[in-house]
Amino acid sequence: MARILITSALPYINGIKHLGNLAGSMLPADVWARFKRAQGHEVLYICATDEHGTPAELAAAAAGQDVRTYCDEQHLIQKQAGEAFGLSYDWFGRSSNPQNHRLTQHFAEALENNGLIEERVDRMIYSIDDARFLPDRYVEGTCPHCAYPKARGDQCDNCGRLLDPTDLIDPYSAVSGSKNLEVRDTRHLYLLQTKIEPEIRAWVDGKTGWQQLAKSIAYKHLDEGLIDRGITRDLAWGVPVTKDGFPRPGMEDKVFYVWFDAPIEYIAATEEWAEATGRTWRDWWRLDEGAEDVRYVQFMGKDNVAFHTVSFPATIIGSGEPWKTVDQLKAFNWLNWYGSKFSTSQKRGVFMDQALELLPADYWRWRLTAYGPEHADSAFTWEDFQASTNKDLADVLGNFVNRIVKFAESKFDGVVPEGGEPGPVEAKLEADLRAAVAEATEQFEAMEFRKAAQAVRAAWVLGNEYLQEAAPWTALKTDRDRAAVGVRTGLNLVALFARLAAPILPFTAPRIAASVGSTDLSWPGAAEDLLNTLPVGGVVQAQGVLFAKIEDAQVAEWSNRFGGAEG
Ligand code: B3M
Ligand code: ZN
Repeated sequence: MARILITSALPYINGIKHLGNLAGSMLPADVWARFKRAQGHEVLYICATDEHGTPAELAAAAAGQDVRTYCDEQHLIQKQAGEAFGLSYDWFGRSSNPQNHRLTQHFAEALENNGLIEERVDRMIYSIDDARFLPDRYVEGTCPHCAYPKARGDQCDNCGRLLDPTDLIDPYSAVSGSKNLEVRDTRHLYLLQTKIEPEIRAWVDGKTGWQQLAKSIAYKHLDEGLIDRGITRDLAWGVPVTKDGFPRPGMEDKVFYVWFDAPIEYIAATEEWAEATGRTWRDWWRLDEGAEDVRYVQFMGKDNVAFHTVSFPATIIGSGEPWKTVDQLKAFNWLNWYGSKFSTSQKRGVFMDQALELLPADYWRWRLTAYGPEHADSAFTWEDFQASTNKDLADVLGNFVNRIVKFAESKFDGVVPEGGEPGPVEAKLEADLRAAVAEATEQFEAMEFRKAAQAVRAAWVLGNEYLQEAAPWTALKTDRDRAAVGVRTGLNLVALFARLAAPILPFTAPRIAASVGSTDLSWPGAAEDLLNTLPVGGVVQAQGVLFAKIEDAQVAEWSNRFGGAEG
């Protein structure tokens, strides 16, 4: 069995994530981790909160808390929200932990020893009233490209262009609003990406397992030409640049840039996991210590791809050390809220905690996996959510399970009945199912989540068509053996459907399996006798409503509360 390392992009600490964040990294990573575990592989799924940088400091200030306290609280909130959604992390770490501080400083030192770090003088905006530099989001002003008046120092939210704080027209401090600003010299460390560009390109060339979107984004950046990147900031919160035994005079008040330390946390969080569980982490990450046979897969939204295909690799490759790098990279597009973007700052859309107040996790997991923003942006609307929930989950899956289980309860003493022999109808079903299962396996394997979900759904549909045709309720009047075959086959289908559903619907799948007395949620193998897994005489018992339909009144209420078509 293979050893598979999975990471999903680390959610920023500044507030609970919306469904778009979930759909584009953590949820597919979890579905895939579950699929691989169900096949019997050894999976290590690592995630963490990304706690440094200006978003953390500004959000803490807005909440009236010191950053440490704010991060402690928000980490717990995000961890619990993830668990409530069934995200099966093996570890959910924190980039502010000592492990990441040590490792980030280690990488900086290795890069320095390889001649890849240079100290340069930058001209940065300094706020006289706040007595501090204003990096990145600490300064706002008018966008020089589109005249949007609230552009941030690092990016304009209106036109999307990346900015340098000194580009802004009429800049003001995001902390105090003060316009009493000046440009001052400040020294920063630069990572000389230009020096190792050929190595990075060769490394990307060698990555055959990456998905097209990831490759094209990587080459776009390489073709445009890499620039040396400032990797330190004048901030108090973060990984300090200086450390014991490795002084950098004049850098005592500086920290590493958040995008320098955040991806290192993938490794550091594994170290946190190992320390907490008494396991070892280096055999997951060091090629010279056992990681050659690890398959490493990353999940993320498309805006994070450049950081993972160019910037983080520059750190790793530049260190000259034998670290494991990403084998497969699955990137997602945007989930939109009706016609426009989800927005954390403008509170548009549904956030993870709110979603679970409305409906259980599996309803959302199905919608966001089976109709997610995989190869193109996709829109979330209440109307589509209602339609697919009612059709796929309530009608096709839920009704099927309830109908056959209740019939077995009432007419066959609540057991898997004996008697009769499968005939041509069952043989055809078996062949069709085998094809659907093979298709689902292949699509999951390829991380084609929408197609995998459709193949799973196609199997459920086959079950419905079979029951329609076998009609044990009719057969029972004339031929009890024939009815028994139909019921037995139907109950075996229930057991199979639970297994196929388990990666996407982890809360409901065990209930479906329990309704036919099974606990097996392993992924079906190619050679398995799919319709003959339940012991004859095994007890069956309906588990209550699996999926309730979403009513029009609910759609109206939620549209009203969260916004809908009118935006
Ligand atoms: N926190 C950005 C994001 O949440 C960033 C990802 C870091 S991955 C190392 O989209
Ligand atoms: Zn703009």
